[in-house]
Amino acid sequence: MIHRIPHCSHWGAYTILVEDGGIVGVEPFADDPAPSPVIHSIVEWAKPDRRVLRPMVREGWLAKREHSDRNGRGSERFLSVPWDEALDLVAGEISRVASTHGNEAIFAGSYGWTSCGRFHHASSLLKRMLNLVGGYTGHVDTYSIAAGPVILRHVLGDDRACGGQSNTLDDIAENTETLVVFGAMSPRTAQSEAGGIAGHYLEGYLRRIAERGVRVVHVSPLRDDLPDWVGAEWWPIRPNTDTALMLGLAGEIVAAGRHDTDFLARCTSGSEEFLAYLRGDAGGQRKDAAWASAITGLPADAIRALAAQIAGTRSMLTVSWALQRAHHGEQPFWAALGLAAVTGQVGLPGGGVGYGYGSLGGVGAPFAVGRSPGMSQGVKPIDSFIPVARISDMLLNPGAPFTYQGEARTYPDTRLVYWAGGNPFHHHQDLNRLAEAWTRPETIIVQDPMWTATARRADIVLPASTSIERNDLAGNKRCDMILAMRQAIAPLGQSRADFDIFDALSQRLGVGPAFSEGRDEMAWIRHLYNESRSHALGAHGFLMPDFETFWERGHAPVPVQRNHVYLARFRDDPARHALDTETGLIVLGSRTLARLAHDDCPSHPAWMAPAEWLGGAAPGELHLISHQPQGRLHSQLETGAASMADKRHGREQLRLNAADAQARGIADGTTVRLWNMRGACLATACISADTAPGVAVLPTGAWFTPVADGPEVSGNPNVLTLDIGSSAFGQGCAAHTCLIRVAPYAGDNRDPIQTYEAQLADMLPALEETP
Ligand SMILES: Nc1nc2c(c(=O)[nH]1)N[C@H]1C(S)=C(S)[C@@H](COP(=O)(O)OP(=O)(O)OC[C@H]3O[C@@H](n4cnc5c(=O)[nH]c(N)nc54)[C@H](O)[C@@H]3O)O[C@H]1N2
Ligand SMILES: Nc1nc2c(c(=O)[nH]1)N[C@H]1C(S)=C(S)[C@@H](COP(=O)(O)OP(=O)(O)OC[C@H]3O[C@@H](n4cnc5c(=O)[nH]c(N)nc54)[C@H](O)[C@@H]3O)O[C@H]1N2
Ligand SMILES: [Mo]
Repeated sequence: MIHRIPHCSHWGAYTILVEDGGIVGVEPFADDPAPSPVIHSIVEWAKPDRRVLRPMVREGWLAKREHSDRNGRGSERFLSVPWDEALDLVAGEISRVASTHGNEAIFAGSYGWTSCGRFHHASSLLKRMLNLVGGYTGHVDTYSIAAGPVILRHVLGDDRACGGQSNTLDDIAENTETLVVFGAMSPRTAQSEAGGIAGHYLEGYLRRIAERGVRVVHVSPLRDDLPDWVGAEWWPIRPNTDTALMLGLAGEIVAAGRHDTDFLARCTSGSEEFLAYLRGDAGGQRKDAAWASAITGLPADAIRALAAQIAGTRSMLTVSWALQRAHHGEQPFWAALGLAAVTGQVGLPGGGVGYGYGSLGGVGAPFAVGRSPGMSQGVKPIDSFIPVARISDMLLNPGAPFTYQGEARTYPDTRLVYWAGGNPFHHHQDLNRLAEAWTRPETIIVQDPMWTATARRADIVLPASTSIERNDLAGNKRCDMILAMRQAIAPLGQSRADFDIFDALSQRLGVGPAFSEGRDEMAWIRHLYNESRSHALGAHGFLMPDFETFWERGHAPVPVQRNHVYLARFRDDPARHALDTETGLIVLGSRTLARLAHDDCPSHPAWMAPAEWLGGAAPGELHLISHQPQGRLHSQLETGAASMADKRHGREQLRLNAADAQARGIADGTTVRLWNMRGACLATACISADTAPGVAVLPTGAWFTPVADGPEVSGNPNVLTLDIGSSAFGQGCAAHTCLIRVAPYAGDNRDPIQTYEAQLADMLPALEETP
């Protein structure tokens, strides 16, 4: 007898087919027009190979606790301990550190994608628990977007335009005449959505755009960032120079007198300063097509012609999140707004600017207007945080000053790190620097189903179950449904659901009743669903099915907003619908930034050369783009079929074009070494006509596998990337600013996955040695 179990992950909804307690198949959700192949990889979760099966403690830490030799992290053996002992140790460390050093010494930012379940959401539950016992140091913004939302909050008053609430794609598909895509609009990234996704709609909108014959200009170092059937013109720009192109286009429009002076006067502030910069007043350089051409490597006449077309037709600019994951990443977001404002098309159907379309599957789709289900984290009693990507800086420099959004703060002295549902040894830049920083805290706790590179480097590892081993529900503000995530199989080994782990810890910390509010798993799921259901009815008159019907069916629709035109009301009456900015208007020249005088985030959108880019490269250097992987979500399900399909000879593929390969004596399919002053790794070369000259592309997510005697073997780009903030204002991750060298590699060709698993086996006790 086959049981059909509805479930959902960040990459989509599906039905798990279960027979005799085991998974025998996975079927896509029937209403999903473009399901992700990653749904089939979930069978990996049910295999014990990389699963943490029992609570584990590093041998040296168990003996000496906070006085252990922390260099043992990542290589020293683990010992298995019973759950009760592991929970006592964790609760004991939280109490010890809080009472000895204060709660800010506990770092529980715990960034990461964990499961899409809104109830067992590991980092939310960690924060909910710690808020009941005095708080923790957290993080602000995300690796996905930090520089971008920081600048948008300042110049637009909020960051909705990069969270999926600029013009929706249904509006763009019907009304836009000229679409300029900076970065990607890719089904690759649109597979995923934080918190789950019912239907993947991006391709449908792109087909409509192609059908209508919209002129699409695709500005990106990678041609297949947009499907070829869209029929776009590919503009292979030098990475990290889009700001110069945007300013050159705006400068041409202004020089031709085609800028919308009425819109600039009514709806923006500081435009005089911005226009003076474009014109090159006061001895500056004039920002025009020739100037932009020299920086971007794109032809000046094409830039000039595009400027005329943008001004003369209904034009929409889209900017991927990737562009702000770079040094000065605030600028492409602000400059695109400046260009859109110069055309005067912000607030019109099919016009203006929006960010992150397709970066996640729900960005640009009709968005939910109701209340998404989610666990409350309670109130954080202390005001201690870092910008999300400043983790190594914090660990290496306790007490050092930093700035963020105009504020001056200092890094706390971190003694305890608790990470649940994230993988910093996947996601952070310059992993060799992180490895050094990771030796600083006294105790590191990791709660994850898998023996990730981060779990291996912990002192205490708590085995969480995966979502298919428990009940949960999915849904978020960019999804048109709430989805049931029913339990399909029994928990592997001794793994436990995240809520049960935090519930047991909360009891030990004396806050059990406040943490659980007396509800168990199913009571919580029902409660969270009913909160969304009552809100939909009360606020929108929208009737969702009752809980039993939802749970049985596996999905329930939520109210959504379609055909949204961003800032339409503001455009009509800026005084009445003032923005939450320093002037109530779109800020093109900022008094606040002028006062702050950051040299890396000036008072108007500006081109500044990044720390590493092709314009400043030594001969032989290539610009590394470490974008999101096609066949998995970050480091999750690395050994699943969809992920393995993109590896060659067991290794991640580095794409580069034929001329760059030839110049280095690199043949397709051979092993190459990538290196710079920060580190080195291996990859399999893939010669691709889709890659711009001077650019190399290596996806993220291979499991970090350093070896003593050579380069990292799996092809993890974060051994190469640059760990600096985007600017003193935004402090975002700058992963896409990175120069490397590449050469054929003749050394030891060991298999990365076997190497990882052999290293891990050396650290774990044999099963018979454990209680
Ligand atoms: N070079 C470079 N680096 C990047 C980027 C880039 O563009 N270039 N992109 C960045 C971006 S945008 C992001 S969002 C980050 C992503 O970085 P992460 O979110 O840290 O990456 P994931 O691999 O998704 O890590 C999620 C972890 O949660 C665990 N997990 C899954 N389910 C559960 C569960 O139910 N319970 C618990 N406790 N754990 C669970 C998984 O096993 C995994 O270890 O990477 C960033 N890093
Ligand atoms: N399959 C899959 N989908 C995912 C994820 C995943 O891990 N796997 N991760 C999800 C997450 S957490 C996030 S935040 C989003 C990220 O969404 P994005 O940031 O949009 O995705 P990326 O793949 O990092 O980058 C998109 C493209 O931007 C281009 N690009 C990079 N730098 C520049 C530049 O300077 N100029 C221009 N013009 N283009 C540039 C690159 O060619 C790259 O392919 O993806 C999400 N979707
Ligand atoms: Mo992300």
